[in-house]
Order: sequence, then C-alpha cells, then structure tokens
Amino acid sequence: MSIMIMDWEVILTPYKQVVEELKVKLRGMRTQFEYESQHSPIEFITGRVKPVASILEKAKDRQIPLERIEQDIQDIAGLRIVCPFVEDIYTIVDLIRTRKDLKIIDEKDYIKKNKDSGYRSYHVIIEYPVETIHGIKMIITEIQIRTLAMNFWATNEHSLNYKYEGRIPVDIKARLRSAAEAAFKLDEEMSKIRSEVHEAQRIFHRL
Ligand code: 0O2
Ligand code: 0O2
Repeated sequence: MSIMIMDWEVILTPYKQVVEELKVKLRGMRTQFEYESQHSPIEFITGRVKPVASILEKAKDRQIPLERIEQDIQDIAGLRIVCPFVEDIYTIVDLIRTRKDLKIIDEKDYIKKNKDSGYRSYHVIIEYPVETIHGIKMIITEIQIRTLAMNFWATNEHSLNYKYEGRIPVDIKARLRSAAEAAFKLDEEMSKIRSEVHEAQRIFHRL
C-alpha cells in the first residue's frame, strides 16, 4: 500500500496567489464600472481557498484519488462575484469571456436550470496561469456569479447543510426549494421594475 504524504502548504500556495490576484483584477472591473457607468453590475467580490478538510471530504465523497485532486476538484480556488440584477450576471460572463489573462474551460448555468436543491448561480471554470518560482503553473479556478438574492439563499442553505451535516430534513428541503423560487421571483420583479423605470425616464427625456 502506498502512502501519499501531501505538503498542503506547498500545494495551496499557488492557489492562494491566484485568489489574491483575481480578487484584485475583478475588483478593478468593479472600480472601473463605478467611474465609467451609471450602473455597476458588481455589488461585491469575495474569494477563498478551499480548506484542506473540505478538499479531503470532497475527494472522499467523489472517489477522487489524491494524485488527481488538482485536476478533478475545480473549486480549490474560488471567486464569487455578486451582482444586483440577473442580467448583470450575463454582462459579467461576457466580460470574462473577452479576457486574455484566463481561459474558460467550462460553464454551468444553474440559473436557466437550477439544481434540485433550488440553488441558482452561474459558474465559470477557468484556467489561470500563475507565476511560481518553478515557472508558470496553470491553476483551475471556479468563479461563481450570482445575484444578491441568490447569494442570500445559498449562504443560508450552505450553513443549514453544515448544521445538519448534509442531511437536511425533507420538509426543510422543500421549504428551501420554495424559498429559492421566491428569491428568483424577487430578482425577476426587481429587473422588471428597473427596466420600466428606465423606459419611463427615456420617454420623459424625449418630451
Ligand atoms: P462561510 O460562511 O464559512 O463561508 P478580503 O478582505 O475581502 O480581501 P476575506 O475577508 O479574507 O478577504 O475573504 P472574502 O473574500 O471576503 O471571502 C470570505 C467569505 O466568502 C468566506 O466565508 C468564503 O468561504 C466565502 N467565499 C468567497 N468566495 C467563495 C467562493 O468562490 N466559493 C465559496 N464556496 N465560498 C466563497 P467565511 O467568512 O469563511 O464564512
Ligand atoms: P463549498 O463549501 O462551497 O466550498 P459536479 O461534479 O459538477 O456535479 P461540483 O464539481 O461540486 O459538482 O460543482 P458544482 O456543483 O457545479 O459547484 C460546486 C460549488 O457550487 C459548491 O462547492 C458550492 O459552493 C456551490 N453549490 C453547488 N450546489 C449548491 C447547493 O445546492 N447549495 C449551495 N449553497 N451551494 C451549492 P462545494 O464543494 O459544495 O463546497
């Protein structure tokens, strides 16, 4: 039996660097919008490196061998962009697609098709080149893009999952699914109000 000893500090250092670099770069987008546009499609940006215990748990659950962790667990480095409106999410995804400093390797639209839990977000999986003392290392990173309402739901559901150790009772699960729908209706209604107000303003300025 071979025992693999992982030096997590060494493995995770480039991931920490990627999260820090991307936080600066994506927050730069937010600042630019604030100066150049009447509406900023970004409310806030967070990022984290997955804790070692969560990496090991995910690897165990999905039967990922330790030597495949860096390829098969795609959210060791994670960034989150939180937007005011649903349409802002697609504006941000389009902007990410035009960037030359990263390569998109997968996209998951859990907004058009939400997860069974009720979860909604847009996930972009990228490859990002980071300079290390051994040369360039390509790091797989997950960028989650969601509205404030989706984020409110996801953080609450996430902490309930933690509380119930992944076994949320069925009645609570059903209520969470309907809460997710209510959150999405709120998103849709706020978008409608916003576009109607914009239209009214346009007509007013033409008069
Ligand atoms: P919980 O409830 O355990 O998630 P900053 O000062 O903003 O530069 P900071 O404060 O160290 O940096 O971290 P940041 O960027 O504000 O992010 C903090 C919280 O967001 C952490 O939660 C992260 O777990 C969570 N988070 C951010 N981005 C992601 C992501 O892409 N994926 C996941 N899964 N989580 C993310 P807490 O505070 O530890 O609480
Ligand atoms: P944490 O604690 O957030 O770091 P797949 O193999 O594609 O089915 P995978 O690779 O896990 O699954 O990717 P997925 O499901 O597209 O996205 C993974 C991350 O999305 C999760 O990370 C969560 O952050 C978030 N997520 C996905 N589904 C849900 C959900 O139902 N509720 C909430 N609150 N978040 C969700 P982790 O690893 O679960 O953990």
